[in-house]
Amino acid sequence: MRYELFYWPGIPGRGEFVRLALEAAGADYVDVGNDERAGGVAAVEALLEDAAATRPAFAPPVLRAGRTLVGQVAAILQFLGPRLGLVAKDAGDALWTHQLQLTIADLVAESHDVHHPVGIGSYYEDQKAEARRRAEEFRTQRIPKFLGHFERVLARNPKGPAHLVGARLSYADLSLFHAVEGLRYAFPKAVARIGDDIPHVLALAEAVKERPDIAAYLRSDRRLPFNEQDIFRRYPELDG
Ligand SMILES: N[C@@H](CCC(=O)N[C@@H](CS)C(=O)NCC(=O)O)C(=O)O
Repeated sequence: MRYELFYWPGIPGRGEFVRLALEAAGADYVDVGNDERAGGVAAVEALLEDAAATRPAFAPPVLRAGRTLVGQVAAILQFLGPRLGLVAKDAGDALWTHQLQLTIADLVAESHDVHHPVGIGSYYEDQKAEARRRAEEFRTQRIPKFLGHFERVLARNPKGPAHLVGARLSYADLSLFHAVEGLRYAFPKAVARIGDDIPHVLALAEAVKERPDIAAYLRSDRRLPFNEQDIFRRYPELDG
């Protein structure tokens, strides 16, 4: 099976949560938006605008696997999890993994809205004052609440704090790694301040980073650097 990931080029974005799962499993995939031979951004746009699609995609990322087309990060990972061995077979554990992924999606959306609190259709430069207000609450309340939640999940995992679910790597672990990386990129001071409160979260992020498959991916040119067109943006005026 050759998976096709349709996502905007040039940013890790939400596509990264899907890339990490594909990379950790050593899956065969093409990152269409970043691959001109596969059609590049024009192919992503064509997929989104496909007038013949009876189940049209709302927004990228979208994954194509043969005749299956699935959008929404959490749904893509729910689909890929069993195929890539990145979720438990037990239905309760799989549902819990999906729930955790949806909470990560909430965190991702809020991280984005910090620099676009008024609207995604306007430039950051036109909503800087509102972004400062939003950032203060995000730093002091929301980051601690989200990462504190994952810390609690890890601490209460009956199989130990190395993974979010059970004793094996799941796609939620990979996603939490990327969310932590993104928050550390965008809000280095704010995350450093709560470091002592989230030892299990930081240890998990480190362990994912050091996995041979992920370490090789992070060194490759397939891993795109964070930048200020992305969800996690480093605007020093929003950190503190
Ligand atoms: N909840 C969706 C959000 C998808 C999304 O917002 N995609 C962005 C790129 S990261 C986009 O292009 N959105 C276009 C839009 O919302 O109009 C997911 O997790 O996949």
